[in-house]
Amino acid sequence: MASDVIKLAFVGGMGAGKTTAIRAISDVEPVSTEMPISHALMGEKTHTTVALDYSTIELDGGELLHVYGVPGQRYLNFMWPLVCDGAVGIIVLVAADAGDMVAQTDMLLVEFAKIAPQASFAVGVTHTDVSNDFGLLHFRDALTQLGHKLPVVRLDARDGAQVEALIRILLSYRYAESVVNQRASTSV
Ligand SMILES: Nc1nc2c(ncn2[C@@H]2O[C@H](COP(=O)(O)OP(=O)(O)O)[C@@H](O)[C@H]2O)c(=O)[nH]1
Ligand SMILES: [Mg+2]
Repeated sequence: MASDVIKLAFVGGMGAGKTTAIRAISDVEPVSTEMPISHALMGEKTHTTVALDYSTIELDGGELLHVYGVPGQRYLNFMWPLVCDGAVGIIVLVAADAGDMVAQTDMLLVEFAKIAPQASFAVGVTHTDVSNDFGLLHFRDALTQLGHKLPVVRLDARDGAQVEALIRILLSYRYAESVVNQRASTSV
């Protein structure tokens, strides 16, 4: 089949753990692209670069998963559809010590649901080992109140086994959803 590219993206602000997570699960040396951004876009005349990560991992069945790390800053949102169009899974990463982590995660979930409506979503909270006052239940409740019902888990981006487990869960939802949809469309 032509559309066998499986695309998954980690999205999050600076320091959320995107590069680390991708490095932790990669079969191959990941590519970290420094993409030049003209600040003319922001009404300034300087240039800067933003990192875009890319790698691949092979899944059990030999399927190749293309994994991207996408900066979550809103002023870079022109990059989002370029990378995430057609993604089957999107993992929003947020550091437990980030200020306004609820608002940030809410914004990313809302925006990326528009860009990749078919994707399964999860939230991975990094840096919980160094953030004593972080409460997962509280954070999850806050997201639920904003209408986001999805897996919200602690995730140490340095731990490849944890990252891979979360990816497997996301991809398994994809199959579960397609089975449900098939049933719905074939039932009378
Ligand atoms: N203590 C701790 N450090 C983490 C965790 N996740 C990522 N890091 C570290 O946080 C730093 C920033 O991560 P990085 O992957 O560069 O973030 P990016 O900007 O999203 O690509 C790196 O030094 C990581 O090793 C975590 O769960 N706990
Ligand atoms: Mg990075």
